[in-house]
Amino acid sequence: MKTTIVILAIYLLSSVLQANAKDGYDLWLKYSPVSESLQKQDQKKITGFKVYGESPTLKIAGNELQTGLSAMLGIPVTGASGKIKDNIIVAGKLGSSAELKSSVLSDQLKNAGEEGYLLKAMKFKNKEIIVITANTDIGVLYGTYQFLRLVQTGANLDNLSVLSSPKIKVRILNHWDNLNGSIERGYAGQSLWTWNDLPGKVDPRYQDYARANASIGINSTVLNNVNANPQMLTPEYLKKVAVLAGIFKPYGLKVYLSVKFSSPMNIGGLETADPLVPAVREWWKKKVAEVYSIIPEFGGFLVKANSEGQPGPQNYNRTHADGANMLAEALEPFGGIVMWRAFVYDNNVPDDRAKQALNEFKPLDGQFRKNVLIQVKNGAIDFQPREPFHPLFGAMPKTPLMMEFQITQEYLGQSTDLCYLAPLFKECLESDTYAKGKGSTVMKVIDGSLENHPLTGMSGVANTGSDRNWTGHLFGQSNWYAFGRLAWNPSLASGEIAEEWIRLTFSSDPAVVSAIKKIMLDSRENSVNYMTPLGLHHIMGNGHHFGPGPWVSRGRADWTAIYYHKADSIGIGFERSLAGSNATGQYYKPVADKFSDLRTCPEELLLWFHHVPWSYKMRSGKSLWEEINLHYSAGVEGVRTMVSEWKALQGKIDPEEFDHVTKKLEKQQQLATWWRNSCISYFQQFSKLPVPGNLEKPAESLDYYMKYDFRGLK
Ligand code: GCW
Repeated sequence: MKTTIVILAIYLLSSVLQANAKDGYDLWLKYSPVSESLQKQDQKKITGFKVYGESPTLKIAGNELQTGLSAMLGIPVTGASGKIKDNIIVAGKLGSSAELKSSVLSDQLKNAGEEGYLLKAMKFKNKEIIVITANTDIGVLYGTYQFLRLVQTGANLDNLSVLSSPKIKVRILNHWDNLNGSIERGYAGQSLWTWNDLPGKVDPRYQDYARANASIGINSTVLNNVNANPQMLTPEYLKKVAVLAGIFKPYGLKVYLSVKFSSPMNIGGLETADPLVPAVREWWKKKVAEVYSIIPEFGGFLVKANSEGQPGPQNYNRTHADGANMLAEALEPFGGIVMWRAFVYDNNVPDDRAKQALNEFKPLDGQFRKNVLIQVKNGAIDFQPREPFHPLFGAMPKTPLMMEFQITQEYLGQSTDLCYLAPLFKECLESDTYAKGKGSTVMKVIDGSLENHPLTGMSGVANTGSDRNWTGHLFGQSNWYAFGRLAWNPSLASGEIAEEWIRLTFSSDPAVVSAIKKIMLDSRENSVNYMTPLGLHHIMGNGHHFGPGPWVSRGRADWTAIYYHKADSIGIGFERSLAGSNATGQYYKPVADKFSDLRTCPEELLLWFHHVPWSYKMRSGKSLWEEINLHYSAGVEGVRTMVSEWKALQGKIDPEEFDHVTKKLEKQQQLATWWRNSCISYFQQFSKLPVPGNLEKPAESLDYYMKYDFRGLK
């Protein structure tokens, strides 16, 4: 008895401490006490819990219920034993106890698959209980996290009935982490994986990482950069990977690796990596068998080939299909998959970079083995603040295509800017490709429903690092969160996800929720406005991609800004209609027609598809030059509003979190102003027109901005 009390006391104290630590480490899993009135209400509904089953996954579920419910309800909520009582949570696999055996439950779970779950308030032997059940242990854990989320967000638990299963099979983070601890496009410190310490020394953070992912349904992770180091496949590193895989396993998180196509040469001593040479194929088969002997739960490979200097099958005059199929064949006996990226760059500068992926991949439709997914970025250029959806979506009906989003904000202010990305993700997912007529959305391509593909995936380039708060900017956490929630269910609305995240992260005070939600929902359009309005793209700082760089003109043409905006005395924009590169011709009708006609092209994508005269009359009746100015100014104004809305929250949220975000927002305001000033001064050289009306004029000369190193603002 005494020990139970001591354990309870320690555990309550630790949950209180945990709830008080506001350095961001706890992410959306703070389990803060809910309001007193809610506590009273929920304390009646939840008096204890029973978890049936002993697996490590179910133990985690039990621990989460105990920690989470006790902390949120402010009383010890513990595992119950003995006879069933009223108001108990019963968790476990379908059929694992009398409470979990009814046909009502099994009927509902029939189509819930291996990861879905059911939360249900029901009667058992005349007692009111809530069950958390699923076909598998991991389903029970996902259900547990959802249940805790409902308690934290103040849901009414009477008549609870939630049946949910993921729409996408492989919900995967892509870490661009290098073996030396650096992260390509990482803005939150060093890699989480301390390779030098592994396999002997294990950072407790690995487990917290897996837990965070499981809590939002992410079930897969690629540990290393797509610009892959071949050392990753050596036994030395595979043993390190095995340790991580073991820690992740009870959380349902599978490990994958990026591989370098030339590995048979780099670490195998072969003279070629030609995918049609038997010795090369044999090498991969043996390597894969070795990988699985060391990491039985291994998921598969991610490959960047023939892109940005990476080797690939084209080095041997073979196709992407030849390359992907060789790996797929080796992985197939073990149930592994290949994610082959469509982000390809030719060694020669093309007339239009946007067209290359489709040109290379569409002719290969139908040639890939069943366990290959083609991984396509949301847009055809590169994670810009706004891009039209990638024309490959819908263009390869016989091949499963998976989405690649970027969670790390390479082109969106990195960890300086608050930019909530769910609206960007949703914009792409909801775009209609018209591949099979109206309603053929990107979402339906990705979730496999358009062409009945069983293998589906959504990847997000991770924004995590060794920073205490994981993502650098506290609001970066919302993007990791939104990615996970959308990969589970792409139909969720941006606002819905934002609201949930705010309640889990900050508070459920309605004033706080609505103010932060507004900031988040406005943030992406503000970024577009002060960076790349009206379809402008790729005009960021050279190489590092931080801050404005419309003047970038040196180096490989399709890495410069002038290649993309093409500003001249007549106008600005990239002509991609038939009169130009005809990239619009890569879309299905009527999308192609809509984009290619200046009169029907959505104005938010105007300069993506057209070179438009400065004096062109926009739908507002104003000239293009005026609209460009107005958009840049609206972006800056929008950030000012975000800053003042945020500052009004002082005293209503934790001071440490408040200060952290305030400092970041003040920098963002400066950065936004510099973006506007730089771009307006630069484009003005060509338009030769004044800044219209009362709009704020650039404070300095163009020369000043061109020499300025904006990275000082980070
Ligand atoms: O977005 C660009 C980045 C590169 C990245 C590449 C890719 C990993 O600037 O850093 O390389 O795309 O997606 O392969």
